[in-house]
Amino acid sequence: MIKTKTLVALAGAALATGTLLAPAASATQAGDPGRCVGGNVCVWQDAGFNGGLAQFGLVYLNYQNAIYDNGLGVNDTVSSIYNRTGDPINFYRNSGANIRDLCFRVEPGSSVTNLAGSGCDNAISSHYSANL
Ligand SMILES: [Ca+2]
Repeated sequence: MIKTKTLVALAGAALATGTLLAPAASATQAGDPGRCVGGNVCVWQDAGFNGGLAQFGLVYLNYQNAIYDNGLGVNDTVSSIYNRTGDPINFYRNSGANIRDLCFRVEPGSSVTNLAGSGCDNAISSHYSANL
């Protein structure tokens, strides 16, 4: 019982930071963010690096043109992210990476295990390096 409480507290702290360098130990089954190849911006269909995976470069302006490795469409479905590039990456609610559509930034080498609560879960449609 004590161990369970400790795990819950750690998960809460991780959620509060919004970003994780590595997947937290959790009672829920987590996917493998290591599937994301170094130098890529990786997005997953489900939270916890689960479901379809799509790998991009520093800029991708319209997710309507992208599919996951399971054949499903990426647009408006992304729920976890790993930025394995050296650039901060901005994610946008609509295609075209317009600043008025900015959802959030993911720093280099950082990941977001679950976009729930970000306001942009299942809503992202483009991304663009903040260094370009
Ligand atoms: Ca999703």
